[in-house]
Amino acid sequence: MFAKQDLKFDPIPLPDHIDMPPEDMQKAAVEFLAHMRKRHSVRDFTDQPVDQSVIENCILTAGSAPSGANHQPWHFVAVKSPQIKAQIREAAEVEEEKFYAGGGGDEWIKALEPLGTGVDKPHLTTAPWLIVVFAQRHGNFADGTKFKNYYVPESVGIATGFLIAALHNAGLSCLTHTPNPMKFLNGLLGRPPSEKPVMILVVGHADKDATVPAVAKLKKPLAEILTVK
Ligand code: IYR
Repeated sequence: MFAKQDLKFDPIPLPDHIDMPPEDMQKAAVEFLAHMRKRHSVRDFTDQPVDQSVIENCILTAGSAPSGANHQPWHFVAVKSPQIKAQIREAAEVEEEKFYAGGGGDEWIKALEPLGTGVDKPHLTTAPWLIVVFAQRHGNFADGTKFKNYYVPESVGIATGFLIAALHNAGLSCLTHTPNPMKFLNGLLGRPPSEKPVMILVVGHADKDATVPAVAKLKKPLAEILTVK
């Protein structure tokens, strides 16, 4: 990317300074909340295609996220190939079979009951895109030597949140899918062993008959998630 070892501290004026009057701020906050509340994790997708340029712009939004030391310790693989999607589904279902047969542990499997999840993952082949998120424990200078990344899970989590919001904003649905373990994704997608697959985002259009588990819409009230001192 850039020769990280040569970067110097160079403060520039804040670009895009935003200065909202309080009433605009209030309106913007309320409208964004209403918009984000329309995001639902979807498991029933159509095979309607989605332009690659839409996916690319959503990935650029993810790439704009803050990260430890600005190292941007992420890589995204956007899969549209039906063959690769089928391979991912096959491998994921092998892991899910072990998980739901007891590998996940009684408590975890019980916790998933209200979500109605199971071994079959047809959405992995129906949806037009699978975006696989990888976390990079270290980066490489141009000469191949390594540098350490910082706050990797936090940074990748924030970027993935940006990505989910960007996909929703573009009118797309998605599902965060985490087969366990996920290391098979490195081999299938040709990513180095130093990268950790974090999740698969299944992306596309929700089927007109799509359902969501009722419990998924129970959100904690403000008093439970916010303390003001
Ligand atoms: N990976 C499994 C199990 C699963 C785990 C969690 I945590 C979920 O929120 C949902 C499912 C599956 O995808 O079925």
